[in-house]
Amino acid sequence: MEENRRKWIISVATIAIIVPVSLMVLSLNGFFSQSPTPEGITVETVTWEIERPSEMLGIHQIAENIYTNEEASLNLTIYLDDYDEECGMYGGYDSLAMNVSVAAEVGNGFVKNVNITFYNDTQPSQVRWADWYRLNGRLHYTGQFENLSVADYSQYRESEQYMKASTNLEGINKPSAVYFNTPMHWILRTANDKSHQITVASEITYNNGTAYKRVVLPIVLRVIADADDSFETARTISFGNHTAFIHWGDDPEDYYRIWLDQNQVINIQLSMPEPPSGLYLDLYLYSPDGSLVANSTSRKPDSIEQITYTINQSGNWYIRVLNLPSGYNLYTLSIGAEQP
Ligand SMILES: [Ca+2]
Ligand SMILES: [Ca+2]
Repeated sequence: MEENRRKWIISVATIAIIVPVSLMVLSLNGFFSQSPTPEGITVETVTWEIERPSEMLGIHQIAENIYTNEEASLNLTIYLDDYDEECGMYGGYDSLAMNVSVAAEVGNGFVKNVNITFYNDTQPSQVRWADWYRLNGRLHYTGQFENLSVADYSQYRESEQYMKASTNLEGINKPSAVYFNTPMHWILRTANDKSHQITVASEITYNNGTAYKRVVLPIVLRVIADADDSFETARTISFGNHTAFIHWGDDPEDYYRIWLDQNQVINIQLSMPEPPSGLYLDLYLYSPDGSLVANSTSRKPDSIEQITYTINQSGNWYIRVLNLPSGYNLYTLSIGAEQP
């Protein structure tokens, strides 16, 4: 009898331990979760890049990542405003000024929140929310906020931080549309010959009327060191548009290497942004053995240079951009090809 009683006590004690532990494990695994993790979608990354300038100048370009489905329209837009060489505000480091904006609209539901993060530069850099500060315990922000309030934000003084800056914005009164736009500074704490790359991601959580969804829109911003001044150190590129910098003193020529296939008819165009800067840029094409095969060197300032050429052997061809002593500017090299 005594033995049975002991067994009974041990059994109860065992159940008393096993049941709560099981429940805890199940709940840790999300088994009883009241609000399941929203369906997550990460949109393909958009990359924007520019060659690192050695002077202060306007950039005025847009990088944009858009996601639209039948229930929502979302976008992250970065307006690259200008490049501030040796910026006095940031201890003489270069700074890239930009405006970051997020727009989200849900047809039949609401936007819950928007999180924006800047992360992953392998070189020392900082990201600052321009003119966001705390005064007497209150937060002050510059920017446009439509149906959004700032729940939190962070930015790091330590240049080595993996995460550079972030903010959490909450939808006000279950809004069907939100908009956010604020100026930011990306401070490059390196010498001019270093390349930087940072990821900007907006994570938008919305409710479509029945369930929550979370969409991540990433944009990678790259600032690349000068495309050097020789065949040996030429930067490898592919088709598309490439924005670069040229300077009569520091950086008078740029070399590019590109793989081209036999019988491709390629079109190379060299242009400069408005307003006119009075530069004379020349464009040259070299075959894989380094022989000059085509050029465009009009003697009019600010002219568009263009080469169309039928490739007679597959290999690494070379493109050279040359600036006669005439100032500095950004330029865009556009390369396209058609098969015969
Ligand atoms: Ca250059
Ligand atoms: Ca160069």
